Amino acid sequence: MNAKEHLAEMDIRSDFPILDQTIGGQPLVYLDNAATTQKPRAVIAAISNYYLHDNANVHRGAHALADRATRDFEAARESLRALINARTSSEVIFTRGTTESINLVANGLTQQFKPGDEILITLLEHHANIVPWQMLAARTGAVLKACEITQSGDIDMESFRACLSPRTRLVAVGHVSNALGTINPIAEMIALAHDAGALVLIDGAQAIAHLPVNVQDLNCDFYAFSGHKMFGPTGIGVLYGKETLLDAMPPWQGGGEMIERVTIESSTWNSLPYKFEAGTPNMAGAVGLGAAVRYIAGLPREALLMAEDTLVQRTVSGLKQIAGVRLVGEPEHRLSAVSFLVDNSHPNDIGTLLDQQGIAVRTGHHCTMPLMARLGVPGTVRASFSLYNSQDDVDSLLRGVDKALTFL
Ligand code: C6P
Repeated sequence: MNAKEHLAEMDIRSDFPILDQTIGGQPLVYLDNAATTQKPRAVIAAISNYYLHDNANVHRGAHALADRATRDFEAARESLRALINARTSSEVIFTRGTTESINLVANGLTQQFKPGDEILITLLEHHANIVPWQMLAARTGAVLKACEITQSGDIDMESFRACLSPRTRLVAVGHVSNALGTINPIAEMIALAHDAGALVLIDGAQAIAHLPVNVQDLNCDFYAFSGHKMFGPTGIGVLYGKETLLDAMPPWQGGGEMIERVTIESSTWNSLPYKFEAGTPNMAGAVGLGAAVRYIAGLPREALLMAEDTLVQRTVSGLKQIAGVRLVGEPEHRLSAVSFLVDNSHPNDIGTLLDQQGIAVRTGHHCTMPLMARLGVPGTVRASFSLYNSQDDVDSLLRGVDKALTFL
């Protein structure tokens, strides 16, 4: 059986119990996956099993439950290491999510920045990949620059090249845009940034559930992502960093676990990854995320990516055929998200009209205000897909938009 046939045989949707419900009498059509994905039974069961049988604080206790909890916690770290092909699990730091991962790096690099150093981002970035760099710039006198994008929503690579200089110390760029779905040419951008002598952080929040990620092949210095966008629980995420770079960064939060030795006068730090994991970690979250990684690993990912692409293309061409609908952004390479506007209506009104038909989308600026300003729109309606969505979902959305138009 090839991967496509394998996929046709699988009933992935039934792995996600939440999808089996009606909203106002209509079957739920969940198209808000860029905000958060739903959770398969395997993840829900792993979290519940952890609390039913294994719960204890990790790395501390001298008893059976503590041993089991620690084993499960570290096994999850190892699964994540394998997922992104990090060299060692010391390079996999548990955080609360993408936002915390990026803040960790921005704080950890503070001492390495001086006035006039430059941080380069793009106009496509989520606020989580803008604001921490503004704060780093304010602390150090560094300058934050954003390279241009094209009207279609792709990074303008000429502008990116022109923005790089010997002053660029760090490039921070999203792997996939949450607002437009643009897949950025990060391998090329990482190579160009390294040629200029800069470090590179990739915001992988929107990529990790869809694309294979190999941090060693990419040669990125940092890669950040959230568990809840890849079928895992909220409140857990990962910062990958190259060991030498993480070693050179001081811890950003102090407390238990991150220390080696404490006196009243001073402390020394634990080894990686614990140096960056102060306090009791989100153990159930890590266990749930480990289960999510195992769930993904059991799926034919390439076939799923192709199936999702078909849904995205069907949505794009369907929306184009509806008079009064305008697509926002038509990137050359796109994943999962489609943004659009309907007539002169506010995106929130369209979101409400779709919700009345059981269709869940996100509306607004999607935490990308500079991008919205650059595109000259107040916000968009965004449909975003995942592996459990079907052509029926696309058809419901298209019918829903058609119907919404009749109310305007
Ligand atoms: N985007 C969306 O609806 P957290 O909140 O830390 O898990 O992820 C932040 C984040 C960072 N980068 C990108 C590219 C993102 O898409 C997100 C989260 C959600 O688009 C919620 S705003």
